[in-house]
Amino acid sequence: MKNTLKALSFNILSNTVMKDMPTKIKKQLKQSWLDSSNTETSLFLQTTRSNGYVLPNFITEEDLKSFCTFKTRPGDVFLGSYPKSGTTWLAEIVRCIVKPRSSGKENFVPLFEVADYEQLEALPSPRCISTHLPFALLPHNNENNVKYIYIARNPKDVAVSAYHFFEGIPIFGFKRSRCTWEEFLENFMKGEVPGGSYFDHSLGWWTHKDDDNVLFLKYEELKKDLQSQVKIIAEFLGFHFSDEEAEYVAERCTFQAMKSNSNLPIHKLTKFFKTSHLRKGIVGDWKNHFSDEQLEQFQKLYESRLNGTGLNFEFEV
Ligand code: PPS
Repeated sequence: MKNTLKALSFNILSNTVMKDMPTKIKKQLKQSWLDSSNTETSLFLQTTRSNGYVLPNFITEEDLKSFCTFKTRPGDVFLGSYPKSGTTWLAEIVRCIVKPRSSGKENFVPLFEVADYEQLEALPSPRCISTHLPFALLPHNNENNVKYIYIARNPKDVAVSAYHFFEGIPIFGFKRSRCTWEEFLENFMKGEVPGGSYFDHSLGWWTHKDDDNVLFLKYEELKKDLQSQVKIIAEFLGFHFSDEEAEYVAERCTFQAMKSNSNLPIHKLTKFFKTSHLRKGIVGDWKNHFSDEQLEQFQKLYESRLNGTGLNFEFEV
């Protein structure tokens, strides 16, 4: 496709299915879209590095400074996660808990690292801000009055989910024809993927798991007993939930319920990304992807990074 035609078709997409997407992401997507016939396109376009963390290419040095100096407010809640660990799920649960008990005005931020700070300033409290940033790169002013909820997921399923997700996103320059599962897994194990090292990320948050204002959750626990986890989340946010209230939220946040809820903002992105934020929603899809050799290598890495830290995961429930 000629570049003018490509630019034209991008503008059409930009004004339709991508209407609600942050400007920064749109710019990056446009560049990748225009470059997409370039056979030199790498698996992931260049990444930014900070404090040893690998970050996606749309984060600049300037952004990193503004993340740290961003003025938090008492009541703000950060919803942290390594990509593909259940971010969308956690945000929906928190939304179902908080929304009926707040002003009703929009106070959710889909992704802190691409947010428009003026819009963020204008949001009413309590702001609920999703982020994939490592704990260390988040703003830590007003520390005692800000809450952080982190959701972690077993790394084998994270790698599989990420593989399927990134293949549909031109922003990462990832094309199925140029990247096999083997290659992706290799990059994931090296931490050379948009979320950086899974282990650095989760351990960075895990270190703070006992802080009073941090709640560390696991995807597999939510799969096993969503209602109990809803109660824990509600309690952490300052709401005492009855069994009935927790059941009500849990029913709205099952995989099936979320998949068929066309009002969820995340569904708007599916058309463009050609990939869904709600793909399978199970524990154990890794069994359909890992070879015996890959499992062995992965296990070694898992043990070398997590043994002795207290952090561990269930791989089937
Ligand atoms: S992202 O792009 O980083 O924000 O993705 P994220 O939302 O973190 O993770 C997507 C995976 O979470 C699964 N998911 C769920 N699983 C169970 N129940 C519910 N309600 C739910 N909502 C999202 C989603 O299906 C993705 O996992 P995979 O394994 O790809 O299906």
